[in-house]
Amino acid sequence: MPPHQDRPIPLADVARRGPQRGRPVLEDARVHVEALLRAVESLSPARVERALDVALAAGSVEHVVQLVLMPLLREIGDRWESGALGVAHEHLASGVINRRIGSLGVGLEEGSGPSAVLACPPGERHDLVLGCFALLLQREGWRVYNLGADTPTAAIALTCRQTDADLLVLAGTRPSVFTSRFASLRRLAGSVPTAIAGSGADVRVARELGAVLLPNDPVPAVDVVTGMIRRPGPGGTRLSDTDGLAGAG
Ligand code: B12
Repeated sequence: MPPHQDRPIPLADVARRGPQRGRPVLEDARVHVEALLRAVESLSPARVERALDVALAAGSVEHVVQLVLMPLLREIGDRWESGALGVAHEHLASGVINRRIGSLGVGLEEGSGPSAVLACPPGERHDLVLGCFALLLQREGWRVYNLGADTPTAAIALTCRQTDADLLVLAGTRPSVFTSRFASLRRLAGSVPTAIAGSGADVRVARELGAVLLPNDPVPAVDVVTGMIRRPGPGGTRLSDTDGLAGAG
């Protein structure tokens, strides 16, 4: 598979988003991506952690997620697929990023704003971007219950009820992650405003579920879910289009 060809994100657009609005943008993001890649290649979790800390010291969490972590994860994925990096490199990087993002998000559920339940449906283990999104929501004041990878639908429904959730976000890499549990997920989406994300989410799946499709980039995705709470839209509406944001898929 060819390397990802994502368009560069305009820095002016990055600068106006998140709690770090108006602060200087991490203009040397590529330097941090390269440093992290070298650390991953050396198979040293300590080096990866140090390189990540250097990036976090240089820029806001929002800017690091958007300009360093997303490109890094994509590049590790591409190199993994081409065989340039092995399973060990990928596992090591995923582990360190998950731990570090997790430690920054301690007390995720303690905000005073609206509440969100985040989960990957059953069989879905790719939860790294969902973890970044959890952290970004928390930084905007949301109370976040991130159930992470491979969560049974019944547990998602129960958590939505117990936390009186204002929003449910589901992420998956294949459409079947959503469509194979169509009936129960549609019921859930009927009871709590629901958004779907990840490469398995598309307009058709969103419309059939009665959910909103989130953009690929977790930073503008925060704006989209905030808009859903302010003015809940009809199922399948691509709020990102009306807001001038890039859509997923
Ligand atoms: C890391 C990884 C893993 C890790 C996951 C660790 C973790 N905790 O997340 C582990 C080792 C567990 C894993 C396991 C497997 N994986 Co894997 N994995 C990857 C890898 C290398 C990177 C995934 C990633 O994080 N990418 C980086 C992010 C930034 O990109 P992305 O996933 O495309 O997401 C984008 C958007 O969709 C969006 N997004 C995604 N989630 C969310 C959530 C929110 C809220 C928002 C707003 C946006 C968003 O953000 C990104 C922006 O572009 C990819 C290869 C690749 N190129 O992506 C394969 C890949 C996803 N894996 C794949 C496969 C096949 C597997 C396995 C089945 C392998 C196996 N035989 O065991 C298993 C089991 C998977 C399962 N049951 O879910 C396939 C999926 C193919 C498919 N679509 O069916 C891929 C594409 C590799 C390939 N080409 O074969 N994997």
